[in-house]
Formats: sequence, structure tokens, C-alpha cells
Amino acid sequence: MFHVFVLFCLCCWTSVFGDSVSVMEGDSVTLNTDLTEICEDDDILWKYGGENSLIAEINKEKQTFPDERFRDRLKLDHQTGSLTITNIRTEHTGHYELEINGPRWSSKTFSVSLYAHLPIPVIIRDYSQNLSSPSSQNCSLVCSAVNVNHVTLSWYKGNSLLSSISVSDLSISLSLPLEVEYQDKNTYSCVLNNPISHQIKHLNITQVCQIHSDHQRLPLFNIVLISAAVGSLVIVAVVGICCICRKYRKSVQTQEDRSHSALCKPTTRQKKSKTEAVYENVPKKR
Ligand SMILES: *[C@@H]1O[C@H](CO)[C@@H](O)[C@H](O)[C@H]1NC(C)=O
Ligand SMILES: *[C@@H]1O[C@H](CO)[C@@H](O)[C@H](O)[C@H]1NC(C)=O
Ligand SMILES: CC(=O)N[C@H]1CO[C@H](CO)[C@@H](O)[C@@H]1O
Repeated sequence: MFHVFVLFCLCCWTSVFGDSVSVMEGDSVTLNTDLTEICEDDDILWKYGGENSLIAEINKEKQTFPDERFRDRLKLDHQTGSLTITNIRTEHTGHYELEINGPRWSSKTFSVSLYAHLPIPVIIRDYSQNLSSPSSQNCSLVCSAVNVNHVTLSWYKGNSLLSSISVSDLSISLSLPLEVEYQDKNTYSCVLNNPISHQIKHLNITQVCQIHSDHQRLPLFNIVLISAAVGSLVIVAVVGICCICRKYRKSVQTQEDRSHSALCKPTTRQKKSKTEAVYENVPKKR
């Protein structure tokens, strides 16, 4: 425990204006009294909210935390009286006030704002762009972040900013396009940031553009293969039928028995060539 206080105590506090403090949700934040030591006669009060209700008090040897809303979340520094709020939540944001009652009265205010943890932005290929020119050397991308507020989403090429988009109040999804060449050797990164933190996703063009284009090429390649197979089958069938028909016709002609030539009989014999005639008969056979 702390029983011994330094007799000489520097009771100097500097701030007259309120401090703005930003903190990530779930983190801890310390509101500093700026005292090096608590003076023997000092009574330090911490108050919260519009109603200025007492949430923590420290004097000499005693600490109290009267407000249930901050149950188990508050800590006071024995030496300086600074207040730490742990595992901070939305309901703990707002106005805090420090009041030092002693030989010299002083007070100080703090404004605590909270930021949510940022997700890592996601980069995907944007197939909706330029599908009409698949032979293009360019790859259209989009970087996005969902359910964010008070953030900026930006594309960087090396260290220089290419583009950015911001959102303030509403919790929405943001997305930002980029067009790069497949062979581009520059480093691109997509950055999501709020005033106190940021998340970076580096672009790997090989991964995002080419792997995906391979996936896209695969079905096309299959279609070509299947078409080629079906096509050769049809050709083989036509040639085969053609041969059969020729032989058949020859035999028919030699026998001069036309009643048996229904299968290969040309519809308009005088005008059309043999091949055409045979071809016309194929569907009839099937
Ligand atoms: C390809 O992208 C580059 C930027 O990376 C752009 O300057 C160029 O105009 C684009 N070309 C086409 C054909 O879209
Ligand atoms: C980019 O992705 C490819 C394919 O996944 C991988 O082989 C390569 O190492 C990656 N490059 C970088 C710089 O991460
Ligand atoms: C939206 C988009 O990126 N459009 C591009 C498609 O490709 C043409 C050139 O082929 C570009 O001029 C467009 O900017």
C-alpha cells in the first residue's frame, strides 16, 4: 500500500482547456492529472457526463469508485491521481472532468471519443469493368471495406496517394477502384484509416489479376475443347454417311432399283450436288 507521500510536492498543472482523447473500442485510456505527486491535502475528484456525477475519488490513502456504470473499469494512479478507464465502450465516451481540491483549486476537462477497430480492406478484381476488352493489358480492381464509419479509404502507389474516399457518420461500405497493368512493377496498397489507426492491404497483381483470369480462362478453354470434339464427331459422321451413301447409290444405280434409295435420295436431284443432297438427308435419318 502507499502510506508515504513525498513531502515536497510539485502541484503544477498546466491545462486550462479540455483535452481531446481518442481511443479504440475495448482499449484502455488514461486521463492524466499532470501532477507528479498528489499533495497531502489534495482531494482529487473525477466526474463524468453532463450531470457531472462522481465516478472516482482519491485523497491521501483512500480511493472510491461510486459509479456503478464504471464498475471494475476504473483505476487510479496512487502517485499522480490519473484515471485509467479499461475496456472502454461506447457508453463511456464523452465528457470527463478532473477537480483537484486542495491548497490550490484546479480543474480540467477531457473529451473522450471512441473509434471502432478497423477491418483490413479487401482487394478484388472488378469484373464489371471493361469486360468488352478482355485482351486489354489492364486489370480493374476494387478495394473495399464494409461497415465502417469515420474512415478514409485510399489507394497508394508507393508512397504517393492516388485516390481516396471518406465517410463520416453512417456505417456503410466503401469501395474505391483502381486500374493497373498486368506487368506493372510498382507497389500498390490500399489503406483504411481513421484518426487513430490504420489498416493496410498490399496489392499483389499476380494474385489478384492473373490467378483470377486463369480461373476465367479455364471454362472458356473447356468450351473450346468440347466444341472441337463435337465438331470432329459431326465431320466424321458426315463423311461416314457420305461414303455409305455413295456406295449405296452406286449399288442402287447398278441395280436400277430406286425404291430402296430413300435414305440418300436427293430432294432435288438435278440441281444439287451429291454432297449437299447427302447432307440434307442426315437429319431425316436421325
Ligand atoms: C491502363 O491503365 C493505365 C493506368 O495503369 C492507364 O493509364 C491506361 O489508360 C489504361 N489503358 C486502358 C486501355 O484502359
Ligand atoms: C503474389 O502472389 C503470387 C501468387 O499467389 C505469389 O507467388 C507471390 O509470391 C506473391 N508476391 C508477393 C510479393 O507477395
Ligand atoms: C471503367 C473503365 O476502366 N473503363 C476503361 C475501359 O477501357 C477503356 C479503353 O479500352 C478505357 O478508356 C476506360 O477507361
